[in-house]
Amino acid sequence: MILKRRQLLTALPAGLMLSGCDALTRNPGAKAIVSAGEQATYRWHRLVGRDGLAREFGAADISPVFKVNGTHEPTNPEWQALAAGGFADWRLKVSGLVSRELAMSLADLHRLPQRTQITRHDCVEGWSAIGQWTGPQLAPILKAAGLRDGARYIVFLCADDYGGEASKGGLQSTSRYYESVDLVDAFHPQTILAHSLNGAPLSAGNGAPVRLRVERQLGYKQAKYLMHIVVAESLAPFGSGKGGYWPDRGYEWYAGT
Ligand SMILES: Nc1nc2c(c(=O)[nH]1)N[C@H]1C(S)=C(S)[C@@H](COP(=O)(O)O)O[C@H]1N2
Ligand SMILES: [Mo]
Repeated sequence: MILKRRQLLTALPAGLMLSGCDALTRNPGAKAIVSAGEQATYRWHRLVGRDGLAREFGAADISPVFKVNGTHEPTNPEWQALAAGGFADWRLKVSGLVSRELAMSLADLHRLPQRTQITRHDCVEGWSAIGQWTGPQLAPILKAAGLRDGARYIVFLCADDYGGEASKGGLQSTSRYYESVDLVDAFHPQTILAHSLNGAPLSAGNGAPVRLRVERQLGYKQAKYLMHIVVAESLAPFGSGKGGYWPDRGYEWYAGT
């Protein structure tokens, strides 16, 4: 069942995905955030396989090239200046429903216990790549910040404005890329803030300086160019309120594989 769904997702071109999701949105029984179509996987992950791990691979399985998709390099002056300085001045802010706001440097992230995992990234556009990601788990960072009552979602705000690729007819409705997960995925052991891919610092294309890896979900959840993590009670204040750049455009918020 799950495999079939994943194959379906990776097999469908983006346009078909969108029309399929529109049909679900029109279903009056569909819930606001987890729509009817995604409930089977969401329920499975939450009730049965809450702590289930995404498959991890061996070094021999690593793809020779990890394709770059979506933004190839943020164009805004803030990220450009940070990149020019080797990200020495980059700080990852953690705010919202927390007891202590954080502003973490790359060095701070490197000082935390590190996790390395070799996983397969599946993009809805129909390609996959296996990469080795390294970084601290998100859980101890959230514990250091201290979640306050009402915290339900962790929202990841990125540095790039995305509007689709010009070559694919995009760039019409550019907006800031963002994503979000619930607390189960936030505290999942394979949810890390990756600063390295295949043993080297992230390239601009793959999300420098730090990106999210939330391994039981599809490619578009793997937010690149992280700038700010917000702990929130509701997704309504962010973007168009569906929890992510692509969910705002009709993709499922819970992109379980
Ligand atoms: N900030 C940001 N994160 C993003 C994207 C993006 O355009 N901007 N694209 C998403 C999509 S659709 C995919 S498949 C992966 C691509 O990651 P990669 O470029 O390392 O392959 O990043 C995801 N995260
Ligand atoms: Mo993707």
